[in-house]
Amino acid sequence: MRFSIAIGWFVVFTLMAASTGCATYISTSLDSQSPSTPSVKTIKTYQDIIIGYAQIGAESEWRTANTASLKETAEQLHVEFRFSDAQQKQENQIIALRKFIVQKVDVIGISPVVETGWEPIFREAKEAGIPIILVDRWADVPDDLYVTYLGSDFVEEGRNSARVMEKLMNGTANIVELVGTIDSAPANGRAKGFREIIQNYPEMIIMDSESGDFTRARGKEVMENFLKKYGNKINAVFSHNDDMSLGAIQAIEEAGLRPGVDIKIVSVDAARGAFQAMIAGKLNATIECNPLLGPQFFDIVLMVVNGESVPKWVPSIESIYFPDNAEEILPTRKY
Ligand code: GYE
Repeated sequence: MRFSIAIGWFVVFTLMAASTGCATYISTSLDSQSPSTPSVKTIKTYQDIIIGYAQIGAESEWRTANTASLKETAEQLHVEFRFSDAQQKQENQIIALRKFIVQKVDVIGISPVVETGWEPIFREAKEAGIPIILVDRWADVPDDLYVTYLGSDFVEEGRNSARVMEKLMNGTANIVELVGTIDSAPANGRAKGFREIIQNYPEMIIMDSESGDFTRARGKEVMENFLKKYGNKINAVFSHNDDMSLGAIQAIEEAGLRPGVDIKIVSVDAARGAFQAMIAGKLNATIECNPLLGPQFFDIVLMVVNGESVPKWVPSIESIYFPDNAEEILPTRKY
């Protein structure tokens, strides 16, 4: 109790110091080595640090909103924020990380495009004394190679998608699945959670699954292939993000079918495009995944550079949206 109050005050003090630009305080604790010469501890503010950030790319509405949230917050805080866009390629993210290590940044933030293959470069950062914060996507590395993960519960998003789908289809469906980027945490988590629930309903069948890489263009192509292969046997789509859903909607319309009616669609993200599609009756539900992570990310950065402990996972708070009140909610959406 006392400990958490102390931490709380430390955070308050740190934030006050940060906002006033004050960088030091004097500790006169009784156990300091020489009571007559108080020890001076430095508290780092945003003006004292450099942050390197390895973003995935600009593949979706979600990602654009995520990047805007990070950049806007950095600007408001006047912090030096070195941003790199990897165009959805892991090798580009690794190059960016290596550059940040050479530049001796204070903290690295990264949304790992895929889950695997990070251990060597994360270890290089650790050896250089640079803490890593995982943002949005999880990486499969030992716990000591990153400080915390800030982001969503992708498995729960998959479970919620299946629960909604089961209700929409009254427990009987021929589903095709538009998968996100192969080996990415959201694609793995959403696929896993969806199956966990679907397996309890023998009449809910996943006919096929293919990656649309989280983009609208690929989502459309994959849906076209599904329609060629299975024709109007398909009556449900589970899409791992809204952009792929919007691509699928186009493909379904071009095939002369009614998205949202002949083929029900459940999506993830809750971006503005999804609300517009729900208002038009072409999308049946979207499970929220919050991209506005800038403010939380920079709070965590300050705690980390000041040696405070941070929970290993900081989850984002999320909801589920349906067409019935989409029109009312759309104006309040920030992405
Ligand atoms: O759902 C998708 C984006 O990692 C949670 O990436 C994110 C996902 C999001 O491209 O739209």
